[in-house]
Amino acid sequence: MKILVINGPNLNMLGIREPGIYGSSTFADLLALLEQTGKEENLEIQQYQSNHEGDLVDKIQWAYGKIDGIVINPAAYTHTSVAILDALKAVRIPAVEVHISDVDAREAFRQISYAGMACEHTIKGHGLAGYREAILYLKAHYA
Ligand code: CA2
Repeated sequence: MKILVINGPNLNMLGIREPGIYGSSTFADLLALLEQTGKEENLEIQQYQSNHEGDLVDKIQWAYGKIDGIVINPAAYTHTSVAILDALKAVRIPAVEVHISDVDAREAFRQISYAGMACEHTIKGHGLAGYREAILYLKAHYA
C-alpha cells in the first residue's frame, strides 16, 4: 500500500519554536517516525512538505492513480483553503487529516477545517503520534 503524507506551511519548523503547543520534536523526528512506521507496517510511505498552497494542490493531483491513501496536515491552510478541499475531492483518494495540536481547544478561527470536509477521519491533539495513527487507520481500512 502506498501512502502519501502531506504537510503544509511552517511544519518544517517544528521543534524550533512554540514547544508548548507543538511539542519539542523536530520535523526530522517526524520524518524518522514515518520511515520507521513504513518499515514496521510494510507500507510504502512518501512524504511532501510545502509552504505554498498551489504546490500542495499540485501534489494532491499528482497522487491521482499512484497513491492509495493520503495523510494530510494542511497547517494554516486547513482553515482557509477551498483549493486543497477541492483537490482532495477531485482525486477521491481516502484521506485522513492530522493536527498535532488540539485545534478545538484553540482560537475560534482554527475550529473550521475545509480540508477535513474531504477527509474521512481526523486526528487532533495527539502530537506526532497522530501521523502514525492516521497511517494505521488507512492500512486497517484500505490495505
Ligand atoms: O496542530 C496542527 O498540526 C496545526 O495544523 C499546525 C498549524 C496551525 O496553523 C493549525 O491551526 C494547527 C501551524 C503549523 C506551524 O508550526 C509551527 C512550527 C514551529 C513554530 C511555529 C509554528
